[in-house]
Amino acid sequence: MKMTFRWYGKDNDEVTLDKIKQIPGVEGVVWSLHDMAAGESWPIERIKEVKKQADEYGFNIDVVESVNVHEDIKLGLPTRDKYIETYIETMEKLATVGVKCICYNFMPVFDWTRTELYKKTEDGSNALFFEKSKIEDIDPVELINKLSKNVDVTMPGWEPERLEKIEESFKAYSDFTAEDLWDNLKYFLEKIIPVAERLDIKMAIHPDDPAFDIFGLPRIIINRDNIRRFLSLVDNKHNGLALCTGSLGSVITNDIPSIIREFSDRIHFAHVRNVKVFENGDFIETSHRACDGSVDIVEVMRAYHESGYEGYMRPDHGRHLWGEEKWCRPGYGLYDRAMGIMYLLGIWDQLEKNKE
Ligand code: CS2
Ligand code: MN
Repeated sequence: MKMTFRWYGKDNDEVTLDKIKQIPGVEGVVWSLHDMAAGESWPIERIKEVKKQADEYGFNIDVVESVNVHEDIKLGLPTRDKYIETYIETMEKLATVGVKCICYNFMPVFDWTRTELYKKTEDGSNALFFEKSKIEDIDPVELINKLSKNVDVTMPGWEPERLEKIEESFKAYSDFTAEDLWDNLKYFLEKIIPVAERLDIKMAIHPDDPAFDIFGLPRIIINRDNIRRFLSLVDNKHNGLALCTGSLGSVITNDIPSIIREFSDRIHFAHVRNVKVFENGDFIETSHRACDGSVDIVEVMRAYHESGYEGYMRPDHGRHLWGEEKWCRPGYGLYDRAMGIMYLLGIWDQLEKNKE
């Protein structure tokens, strides 16, 4: 297992490389060019710049999260081929600096969705929260406007150009079914996986977050059966998973350790975080500790360890602690993710010791 940490880039993240350097065990930064709109071909000079910055601290840049998929590809519009071409161009350029894994998602319109970004918790910290009933009656445009009012950074999947087009996107998806999304995903994979194989880049799809339909938009990477179907769309090792325990964990029936065991040879990137799911389906993000949430993180780590997992891992969202919500990106502060790493490495080291 290779531990990594998400970094939003120079002058775009208060959690700077020198801070990340002080977290034990981190070998690489998970990065992206966050100002690139979906469908744009990434400039090679910009890519090289990130490599240079990471090199200075001795971090690898093996994992990119995300190269966003243009909406026309998900919708299966005639213009999709042009956007698949630029996607491939970006993959080629990333390969030249040694990128080995690209994480992406295939969710219509939105990336992750929450109803509150700073829900106060009992210990005084605050965290991302999802209140199911709120999503049922709120107009999505209203929700986005409300949430983005309190945040002056761009969150992944919430890029201004995407938000501007939100009403248009919803119209485009009327009468669109989950089967349409499966077809369009297959079309995309059939074009990009042969390229990934040639470049030896592992493509890693991120599960949908939350792992159920919202606002009437279909979501398909949500459970074991659908993951199995996804992997068989193009049965090639380069067509794999970014297995996120927090996203799959939003649905209590997902047995994540057993999902990890079943698909371990196709998992290239592990996102580890915990969520506490309430009886009414609401959920809040918690510390990584197993007893704090609904996902048994100890069993998750055991499943990876017993499967001989050699891929990348990172702590995913953390709570906001000690006032850091004033400067950090929602879910991506420093402290809880750093403590999360220590918890994950603590479990891992013990599992390694047990082998001796
Ligand atoms: C994050 C995602 O919500 C999450 O779990 O890891 O925002 C992730 O970065 C994207 O879906 C990847 O495309
Ligand atoms: Mn994740």
